[in-house]
Amino acid sequence: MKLYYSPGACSLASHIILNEINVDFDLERVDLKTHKTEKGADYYAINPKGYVPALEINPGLILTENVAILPFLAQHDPKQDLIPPSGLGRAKVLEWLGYLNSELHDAYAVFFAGALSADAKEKAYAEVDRLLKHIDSTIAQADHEYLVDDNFGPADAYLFVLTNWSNHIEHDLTPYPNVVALRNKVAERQSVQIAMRDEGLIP
Ligand SMILES: N[C@@H](CCC(=O)N[C@@H](CS)C(=O)NCC(=O)O)C(=O)O
Repeated sequence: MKLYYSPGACSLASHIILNEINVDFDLERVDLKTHKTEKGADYYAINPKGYVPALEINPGLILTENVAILPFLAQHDPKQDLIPPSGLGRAKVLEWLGYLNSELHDAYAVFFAGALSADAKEKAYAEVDRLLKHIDSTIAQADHEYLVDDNFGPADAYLFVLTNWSNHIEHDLTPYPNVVALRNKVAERQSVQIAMRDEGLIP
């Protein structure tokens, strides 16, 4: 398998899950401004949508979209218990992935789409805060270790990656102690440390 990624982008969640499962994989960096890969390929020819992540499963067989790639990778090695195989447990994972993808990801993405007026910036921060407040209180009320159950999984990786973006937009996460605690737990995983190092995000 090969993951097309950009350092620190949402593709980092797939990179983390790839490190959790028992599989050989390659990485190919994509320059999201030029849409060229590090090997000089036209990224539009690989993923016509132009964005990362894209997962090459076999030569010519490409899977895109975080909500598809993350469960696909997580189910690869059932022994790792990264995702329930079926039923309500699996639906809960998809519920989180859908929410993170369509709500929190989009709310952060506003900051990276170009310069914002002061008013637009204030609204964009308010939306990130509204969503994080909900996520923080949901975690506080839960009686399990991670977002879905007592096992780390793709939703935890995705929340970790999205909330990392607070560092890039001068956004304070301390009002969300349950999110911060979950982030700290996720950050300790070897899969996360290796992915961040391999993307050049940490030494
Ligand atoms: N719907 C896509 C969105 C992916 C996405 O927004 N990727 C960003 C990085 S986090 C990107 O590549 N942006 C550059 C672009 O859209 O050209 C998914 O969830 O996989």
